[in-house]
Amino acid sequence: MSSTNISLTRFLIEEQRAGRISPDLRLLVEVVARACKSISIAVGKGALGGVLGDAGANGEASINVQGEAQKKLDVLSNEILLEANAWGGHLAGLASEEMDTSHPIPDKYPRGNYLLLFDPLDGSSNIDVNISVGTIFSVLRCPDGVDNPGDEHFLQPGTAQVAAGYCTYGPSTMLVLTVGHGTHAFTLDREVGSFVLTTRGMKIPEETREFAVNVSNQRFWEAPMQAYVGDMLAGKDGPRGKDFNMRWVASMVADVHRILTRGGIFSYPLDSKCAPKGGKLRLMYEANPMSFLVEQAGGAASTGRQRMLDVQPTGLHMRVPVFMGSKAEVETAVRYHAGHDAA
Ligand code: P6P
Repeated sequence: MSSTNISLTRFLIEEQRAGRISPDLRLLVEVVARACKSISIAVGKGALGGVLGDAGANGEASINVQGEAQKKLDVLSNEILLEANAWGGHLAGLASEEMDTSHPIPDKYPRGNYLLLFDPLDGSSNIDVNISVGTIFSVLRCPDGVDNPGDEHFLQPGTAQVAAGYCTYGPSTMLVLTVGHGTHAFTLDREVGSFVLTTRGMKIPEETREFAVNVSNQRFWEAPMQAYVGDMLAGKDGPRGKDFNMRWVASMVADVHRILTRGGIFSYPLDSKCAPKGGKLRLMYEANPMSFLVEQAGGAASTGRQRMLDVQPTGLHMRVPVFMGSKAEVETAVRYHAGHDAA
């Protein structure tokens, strides 16, 4: 690592020196980043690490609170994040996609003022086929005077986040982070074992010709989504007047990272299958942290009918429809929904 490289540690110290983060928040981000390095090592071993495949014993699948079969790496990643954050004294409590309720920090450790929410290994169905997966995290303040936080104390809108980020385990391992002053990307220098700042101030192009959606759900979509995607598929001779490209990794971290890097729109809309649950993706530890990162990079994020970060959570595992990415394209998608709703 050359002397001109800025490590994550130096970046966070400079953010703290500028008064943009507290010492405890700096420690929190460092601890999460260190846990992500351990997850990266486990994921990177693949079949050699004995951690591929489904969790569970005696042929019985292990099912999480979402009703999804857990992968061994889901369980391992969750354990790594829980252990790393227990003793530092920076957290009051934490919540995970893999746990049905939130957990206060054990009494034997000191407690801090922050709440951490995470999806320890998003897109884990891709692990066994060696496609990028990632860890997503969101940081909230614990309400004043609350020593023993319960689920209700986590139910804060996305605008209350003080930090958010993800780590993508791809050809390189990258940490993408916001503390409310831009979105910044760090690449893991495996020789040194440090995250190095590789993009200060990511910027999502306002316009795009690339969309990300699972088109196999098309027949289940609401009418405005059918019209929106249909007009894109019509290309330059259609209402949009331009040709579009499509990408769908089925790993939100990978799709959103591409969009943060070169633009695009990511959507997981309501469809008749997931509508009864409110959508597929989870608000608190998928949509909100990703929306914070996207907005800080000049993009937009919506449920299709409301700014994502304004949504008032009603439950720890609340699901929402998601549209995020290039600002002008998200606004177009929202207009299709508004036009339909007004008709
Ligand atoms: P589908 C992964 O399971 C996930 O939660 C996101 O990472 C991803 O964008 C989406 O679901 C993929 O869903 O229905 O295409 O498999």
